[in-house]
Amino acid sequence: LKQGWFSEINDLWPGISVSLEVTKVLHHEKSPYQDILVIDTKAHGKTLVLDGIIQCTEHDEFSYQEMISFLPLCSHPDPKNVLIVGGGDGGVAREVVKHPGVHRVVQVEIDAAVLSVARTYLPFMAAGLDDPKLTVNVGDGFEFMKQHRGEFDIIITDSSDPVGPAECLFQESYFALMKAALKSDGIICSQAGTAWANLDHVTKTLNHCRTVYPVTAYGIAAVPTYPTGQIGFVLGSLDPETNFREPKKIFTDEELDNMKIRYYNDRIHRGAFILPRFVEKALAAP
Ligand code: AAT
Repeated sequence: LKQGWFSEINDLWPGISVSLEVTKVLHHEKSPYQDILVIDTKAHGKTLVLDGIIQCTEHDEFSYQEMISFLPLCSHPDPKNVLIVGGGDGGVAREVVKHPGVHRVVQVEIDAAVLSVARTYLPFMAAGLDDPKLTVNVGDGFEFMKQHRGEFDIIITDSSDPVGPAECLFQESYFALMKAALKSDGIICSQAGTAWANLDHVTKTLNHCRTVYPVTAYGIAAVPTYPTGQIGFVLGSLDPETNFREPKKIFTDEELDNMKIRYYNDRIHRGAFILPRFVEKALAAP
């Protein structure tokens, strides 16, 4: 491999790899949970890497953070209380607090070291962690969920991939625990990987969601520095009237400009659920 490049080589996507030319290694440590690396890169700016997997880059993080936040938020008629699981960089918190209806946001991140690394090296995302609407807890999202009942309108699981500390966040039992933590018309949205490299994983995660929620969907977003350049989200709603394909809340272009939103709008929302035929077929309800 060429020197001075970071390559995301992982058994989760055998035979393919995203590579970034590194201009500087800013930080490297081993926390009790994972290997944490922050690099500066030529094309994508500051980049957070956990256990060798790219979590976010400065230049394209907005796509993921906006979509995992606004797909569920805009599918709900009145999202007041939001729980974020993972998301230690602060990017999802930064987006969720932009929604004018959101009063209170609770976050649970397993790794305190990710929070402090983000505060030091990724302030453009970590700014979200200091919002007055937000309370940050350090702990395991799976355990945290057991302690909460009927509390949240929205639960966003901004989790790393299903190896290491995030493995539990993809199990069927986790989808059931989230149901119990939601209000009766609550909505969940979880990072669920890409159909191009992990169609089986996407199908499995969506089927777990289907066993618990009457309405479900899989939506996609373009993120150039994630494997295959695309990421997906599994959404579930306890309200049988929910239609993820048609946003309940539509922000005007002026509102989106004021909110500094660069990827999401109502057209992107509808389009996120329009899937290629091979994905549609694989994800058809069993
Ligand atoms: N905001 C986009 C980046 C992420 S971050 C995923 C976060 O989930 C990390 O900070 C990690 O420490 C945290 N995490 C992992 N397991 C748990 C857990 N059990 N409970 C709480 N937090 C957890 C997502 C990147 C997606 C990458 C796609 N290839």
